[in-house]
Amino acid sequence: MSKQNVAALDVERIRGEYPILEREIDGTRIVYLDNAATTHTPEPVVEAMSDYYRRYNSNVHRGIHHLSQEASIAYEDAHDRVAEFIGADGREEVVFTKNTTESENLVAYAWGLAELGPGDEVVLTEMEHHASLVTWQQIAARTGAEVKYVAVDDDGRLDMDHARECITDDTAMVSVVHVSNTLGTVNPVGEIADIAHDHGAYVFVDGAQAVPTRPVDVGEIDADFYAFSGHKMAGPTGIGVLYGSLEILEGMEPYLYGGEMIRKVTFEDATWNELPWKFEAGTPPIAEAVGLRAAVDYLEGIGMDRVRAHEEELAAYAHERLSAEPDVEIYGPEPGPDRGGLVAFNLESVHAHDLASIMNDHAVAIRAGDHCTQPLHDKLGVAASARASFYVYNTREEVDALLEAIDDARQLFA
Ligand code: 7TS
Repeated sequence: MSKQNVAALDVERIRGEYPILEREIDGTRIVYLDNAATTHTPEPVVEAMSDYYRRYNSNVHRGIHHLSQEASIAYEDAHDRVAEFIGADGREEVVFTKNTTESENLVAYAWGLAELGPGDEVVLTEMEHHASLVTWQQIAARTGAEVKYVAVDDDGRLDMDHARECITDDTAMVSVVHVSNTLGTVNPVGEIADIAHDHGAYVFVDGAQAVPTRPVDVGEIDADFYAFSGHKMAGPTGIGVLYGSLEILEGMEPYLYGGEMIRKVTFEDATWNELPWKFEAGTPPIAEAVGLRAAVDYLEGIGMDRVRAHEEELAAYAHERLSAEPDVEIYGPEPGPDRGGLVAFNLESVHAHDLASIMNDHAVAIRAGDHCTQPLHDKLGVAASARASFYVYNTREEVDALLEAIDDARQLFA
């Protein structure tokens, strides 16, 4: 549980802002517990995007006409708002990408290809999402750098002694997930950043599951890079964020070339636009930026401390109920401040996919599979797991519905 004494959310009022939650499948109201994959979009966000298309749709930074100016201001303001939300120093440090995956690739290609070489080490953890794991693996292979993995212990936490062994003066980059999308572990990313910096390495934090669910301050963490996606935080698909510290971004070459990211082009060469536009080639996700800004306003309106407390409360309740089932195996740490709002588990003798399918018959949406953490699942000794993940609109009754569906699955497969 969160230590702060925060007022509970008015979940009924919040639910009223999500028409999708009223949908019924074969007469049963849907129970949406797949929020780690993507969250739903509240009316104020949908409204902000509709308003953009209805009133000031235009391309940015290239028109002197009125609509283009309005769109450009809204697009730039969205960077300012996101910068403020995560404690960045300004819009120069906030690059809009397509998603967390693209933010990882941007740094791996633009920084990694240029800076890594034989003798360098990239340190990941065994709980990285493929977005980070596969990307750094491939860039390391292309540059001759070596990849090391910080071990996950039996409780589902990072082995910090091993982290201190893995991170050495040969380490160039440490890429660590803030909140694991499989174990729910909230990693000590500030401590890891300190270790990395002591050895002169950079740290990239994958915040895809963290920014949506808790207050995040990139300055406090002292992250060099920090990434997250709009669609997991009540915002639209098609937009992600890469935070990078100004000094490092200034020293990096662009990742994608084209319009928007240039200052001066001749037949021979080109120079680059100022930050963050240097990393935003082509027509950017304008409506999505407007939507992301609205999502930030929306979440801050609720209060990130309260979002976190609600998540922790539901995850702890789900954990408690699932733990009471003798044939359920739960992955990740016990409930507490280093456990986020999701629970991955397996029901003995029922494959996770079958379980998800029976859940679906109950109109309960969960995710089954490897959650893009195949090596971690190998380590856990399972091919797949079922995962329930929560957001601001979920209730304890929905956790009860999950448990009822598990009862049903058990009977069907007994
Ligand atoms: N990192 C983490 C920790 C994630 O959970 C995800 C998405 C990503 C990166 C990639 O985000 P994207 O927006 O670029 O796709 N995780 C999941 C999930 O757990 N189920 O579906 C997507």
